[in-house]
This record gives sequence, structure tokens and C-alpha cells, in this order.
Amino acid sequence: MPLKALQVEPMSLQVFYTRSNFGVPEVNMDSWQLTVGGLVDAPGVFSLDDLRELGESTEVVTLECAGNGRTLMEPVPEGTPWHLGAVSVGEFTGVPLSRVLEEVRSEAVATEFVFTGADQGVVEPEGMINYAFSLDAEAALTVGPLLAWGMNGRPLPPDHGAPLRLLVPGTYGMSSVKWLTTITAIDEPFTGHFRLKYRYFEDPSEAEESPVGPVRVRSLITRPEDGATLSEGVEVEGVAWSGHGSIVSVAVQIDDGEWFEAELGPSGGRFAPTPWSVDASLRAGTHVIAARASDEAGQAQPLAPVWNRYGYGNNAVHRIRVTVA
Ligand SMILES: Nc1nc2c(c(=O)[nH]1)N[C@H]1C(S)=C(S)[C@@H](COP(=O)(O)O)O[C@H]1N2
Ligand SMILES: [Mo]
Repeated sequence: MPLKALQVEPMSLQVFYTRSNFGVPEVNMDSWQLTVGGLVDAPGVFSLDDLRELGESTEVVTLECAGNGRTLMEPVPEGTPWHLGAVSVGEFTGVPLSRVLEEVRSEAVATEFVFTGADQGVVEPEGMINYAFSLDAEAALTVGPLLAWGMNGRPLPPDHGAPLRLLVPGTYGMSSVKWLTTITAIDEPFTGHFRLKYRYFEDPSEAEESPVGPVRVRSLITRPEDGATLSEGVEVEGVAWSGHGSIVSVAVQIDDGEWFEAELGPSGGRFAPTPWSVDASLRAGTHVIAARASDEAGQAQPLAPVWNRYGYGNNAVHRIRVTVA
């Protein structure tokens, strides 16, 4: 996703990022169904039409890969070498997950739900597995998670998980399981490959780690482009988002000057980003422009990346370099 395409409105599929650990599986759309079982009172099997009958909700959502910005950490951690293009905004349509869990009467004993996709691949040391991720029961039952069959007003495309995906607004992309086939209610922590891998290993001994979850507050500068040559007066624009609540401010800094407040625009929705802009006047020469967002939970972006083994959650302040001729 080229940064200049990042906006608060739904973005075209041409620029929307994709991330598929095992490639796109072949799914038979005619025989596809969703199986919901495990610790529930009324296990069930649902066709897309069955799900549609349970209700429909449409939300504009910021989807960001936990590895977005990985190559800006030093040393560069292992994993897909994302720069800043692993975030996009889409409009997703589906049934609220909580509505489906109500239908199968998930028991009070269920502490987590495991979501399994149709895609398979070989990982160490398990061997062949399906992509799977879990959500704790509390998160699964809140308003937000959708079982989505639509994207930008059309059926979900194959790359993005057709015919059905989980979409968890405010949580990094790994939770939003594509090509969903099964939901299983369990009463102990899920220890699947990806659930164990998506953790912040910040300590070299790996003794201290915590699960990757809510999206950390972040802002990216969308205009001007990094490396651009400009005239003296320039409008700097960007978008900001957080999985911990709404954006309360974005501050901009030119070179080593004072931070000053950008003007915030209306957000594209409760799970969509907030646009911001500021007029800057720059003297001839080369300048560094930085932007730093804060959210209602009181979090602000760190000035430098916080390294971890797999390069997750890098929400460091975004800086671009521009030249005034
Ligand atoms: N089944 C399945 N779901 C998946 C993945 C996957 O590899 N398989 N990748 C996850 C990751 S890491 C991300 S960032 C998002 C990307 O969603 P997108 O390709 O629609 O942008 O899907 C998530 N869901
Ligand atoms: Mo991801």
C-alpha cells in the first residue's frame, strides 16, 4: 500500500495490503459452511445465507499488520520486510460475532474461541497446520468483531478471505482470520503456532513476553511524500488511529523545533482512522517532518522504535525528509 493512498475512507482493493502466511486456499463456494462447536450448548453449522439471516452490520475499519514498520527497527527483525505499507482502511459487512455466539449458546465456561481458516502450510516444529488464532471470550462478545462476507460493498475477494473472515477492529491483523471454516469454544489458553508466535519478545532471554493484541496508537504522514521537493509553504497531511480509543491529538515537529498541534478532521467511523493536517512554512533546504499521535487512553507514540524479536507493534513517530528548492 503506497502511503499516499492511505485515507480515512475505504480504500480500493488495488492498493489494500494483503498478508497470507500460507497463500490463498481453494475454497468451494457452493459447499462452504461455518462450523461452530466446542463448549457451546447448541453447536451449529451455518451457510452464508443462514448467517445473513442473523443480521447485518457495516463498519469502516483500519486493518494493520502487527509487522507494519518492521524494517524500521534496528537490527531488522526476522519476518516479512514491511516498510509502512501494511495498513489499509476497508468497509466490511457481516454479522456481529456476538450474534452467532448467542445462537449457539456459548457456555459461560468458555474462556476463548479459536478461529480456524481453510489455508494450510508447514511450520516448525508442528508440521502441517491450518492458520488459526484465538480471541478471549470477553473480546469475542464485545461490539466490534464481525464475521464478514462483504468488503467495500462487494463479496469478500479471495485474497481477503472469501467467502467469510473474522474481522476484529482495533486488534492487529493476525486475529482477523481469513477463509474461516470453524469456531471452537474452549476453556483453556489456546496454544496454536501463531498464537504463541505473536508475542512481544523484548527481552533477549525471551523470559519476558506478552501477547500482541490491541493496535498501538499511530500516525502516518501521507502528504507530502518522503523525499519530495516542495515550495516554501506546504500542507502536511496524515491519518492517525489507535486500538485503545479515539485520537485526541496529533503533534507535528519540523526539524528540532517545537511540537505543534495539527488540526483533526472527522473520523471515518468508530473503528476508522482520524485525518489531520497542518500548514507548515519551510525555508530552503532539507527538513525532517515528524508526526506524533495520542489517544484517549493517554498513550502517545514513542519517539523511537521499541525493538522486539519479531518486529511487532512498531508505532514509533513517523518522520519524512523533504527538500525546499
Ligand atoms: N486464514 C488466515 N487468516 C489470516 C492470515 C493468514 O495467513 N491466514 N494472515 C493474518 C494477518 S498476519 C494479517 S495482517 C491479515 C491481513 O489481512 P488482509 O490480507 O485482508 O489485508 O490477515 C490475517 N488473517
Ligand atoms: Mo499480519
